[in-house]
Amino acid sequence: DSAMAFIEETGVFPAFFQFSPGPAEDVRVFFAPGRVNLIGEHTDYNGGYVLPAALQLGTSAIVRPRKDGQWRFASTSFPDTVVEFSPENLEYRENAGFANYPAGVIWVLRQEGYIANGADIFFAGNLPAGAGLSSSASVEVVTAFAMASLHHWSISKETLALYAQRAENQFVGVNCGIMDQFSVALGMEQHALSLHCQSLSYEQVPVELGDVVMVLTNSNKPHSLVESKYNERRSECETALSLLQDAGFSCSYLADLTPEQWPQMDAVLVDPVLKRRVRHVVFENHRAKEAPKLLRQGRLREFGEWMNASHRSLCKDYEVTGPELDTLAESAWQVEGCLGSRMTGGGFGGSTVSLVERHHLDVFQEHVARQYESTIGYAPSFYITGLGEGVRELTGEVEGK
Ligand code: GAF
Repeated sequence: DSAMAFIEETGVFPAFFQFSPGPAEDVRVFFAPGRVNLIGEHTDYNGGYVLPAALQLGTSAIVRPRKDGQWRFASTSFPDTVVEFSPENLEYRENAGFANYPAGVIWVLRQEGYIANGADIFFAGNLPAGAGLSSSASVEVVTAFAMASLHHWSISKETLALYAQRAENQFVGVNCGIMDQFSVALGMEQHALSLHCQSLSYEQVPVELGDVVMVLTNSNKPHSLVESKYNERRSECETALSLLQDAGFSCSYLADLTPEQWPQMDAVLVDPVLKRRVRHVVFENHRAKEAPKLLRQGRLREFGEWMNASHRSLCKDYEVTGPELDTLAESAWQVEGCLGSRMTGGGFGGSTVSLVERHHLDVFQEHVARQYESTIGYAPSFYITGLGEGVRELTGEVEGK
């Protein structure tokens, strides 16, 4: 039928499901998007605000429940590889690669008392890997959502996002904040999600771009040292927080501090590196908290300037950009009709997000590509994609095709 045709289009499917024969009608298809963060970087684990949005690109999960307790995972990104976990050996394995993400989710669900009897899950994604657009969060969240749907477990999307984050923190061992999983789970078409990461209160903010286009530019920088640098920033923030608390500031997180308090903090923080880290968090959090107002009022030019300020702060104060992302942002700033451009995600590689007037789009891409190639030595990739819906089931849509 058409669901099977859709599934077969993905290529690896027949090989994957052949060795677990079962009725085709048991197969269901789910989807979770990637995310772009518009502003508010490295504020989530500091208890502050972020403003991400779900993308139209993401990861489909084609799922067939099993009855023998076994888990089998495959992905278009790793052809001819099927990774298996049995209930007795559901633990992180270095050589399991991408499959550690869904396995981690199953492990968290089980900790919470949600026991499933195994499944074959095939992931088909169109998010560029390593581009900082949260392909791992999309895999985690789509797995959690699919399991909850298949078993009629009534778990809110907020809780599924927290489970997905726990899988990444405790099973995979990456110490990320909550932003990615939350936006992937709760995104709304044509909206950004203004999330306060401490209370998890959020609101959907309409994004009307009109003649302006959102361009994602992947630096294509090979992945290296991202996690250790990320953890280094987290521990610098923890050190700075306890110094400030000892000096009498009343705050549970760095993002509880406001720009008005900066002069006093400046006086207390002696270490120049910690001073810069805190300055980034405090001012970036302020921008992320206030930016939804600009979006709601259609003040895209000012929003763009704040994006640029965010990038400069991530470059000079937080030091998470590097020559690749700086070259992308700085060359974007030179183009007439580019309202703003900044790195998005954790940094140290990955992508930038830029707002560009439609009739300057070609010039934008040519200029940025030329500058980037001549400075860095290889080409970037451009993605023009709208703001999409969070995690959902596609089975009906696929059948209706
Ligand atoms: C990565 C992390 F996964 C997020 O939690 C967030 O900290 C981000 O880097 C930086 O804003 O995407």
